[in-house]
Amino acid sequence: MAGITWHYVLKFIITGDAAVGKSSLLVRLTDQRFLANPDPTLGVEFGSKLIEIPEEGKIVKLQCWDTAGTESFRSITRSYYRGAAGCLLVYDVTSRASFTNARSWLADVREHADPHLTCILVGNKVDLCDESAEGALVHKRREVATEEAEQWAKEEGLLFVEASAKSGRNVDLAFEEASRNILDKIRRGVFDDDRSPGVKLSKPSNGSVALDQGTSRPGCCS
Ligand SMILES: Nc1nc2c(ncn2[C@@H]2O[C@H](COP(=O)(O)OP(=O)(O)O)[C@@H](O)[C@H]2O)c(=O)[nH]1
Ligand SMILES: [Mg+2]
Repeated sequence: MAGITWHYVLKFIITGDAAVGKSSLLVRLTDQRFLANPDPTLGVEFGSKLIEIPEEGKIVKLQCWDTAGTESFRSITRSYYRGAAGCLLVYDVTSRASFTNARSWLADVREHADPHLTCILVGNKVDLCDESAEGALVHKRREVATEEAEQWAKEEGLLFVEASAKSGRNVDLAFEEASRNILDKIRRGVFDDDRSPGVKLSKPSNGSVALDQGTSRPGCCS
């Protein structure tokens, strides 16, 4: 599209247990919608979106790889960690097990990804804990306190946010916070511009930089 360009392409991975809402967060980011019964992810899915980081005066193209959370795909998904600049480590605030397992997902990320990768811990499905959730049936009990997750994130050097793919709360923010942190690392020379895997520098061809709609497509790579 003429006149539409970006300053950086940042590769993101989304990881965490099955059913915590990884694919739903990606669909919310790229398509602004929510599916109550999405197909389970097989292997890896891909979505991209342009976002603006006004403080940095930069347009960033997010390239997000959504990994399957099941054990059988773990070896496949590991290879995708390698080139990533950012990671969304997702758990479900109504599932203690998914929070506990976030430790082993983080260990995988640390083992296979760039050591400078920016990781944001995302406690998804907060809509289920809202006092105002419509109907008692959808109201589930929170199993992970905000403070506990925040504390663990701090200990591990992760950013942290609670979000809902269903309501859209904090979904854009999660990607923006992580991107801001990566841009800051680029500015400080931690990431070596486009010589770092996962960070690609693109000089705008003209002055007119604009945002386009998100796109997503299943099961492919580019
Ligand atoms: N209430 C609620 N349900 C969600 C949310 N995110 C995902 N889900 C549901 O959780 C299930 C698993 O979501 P999915 O995105 O496939 O999880 P993934 O396996 O981590 O990719 C689906 O039924 C979704 O509709 C959320 O923020 N709130
Ligand atoms: Mg999925």
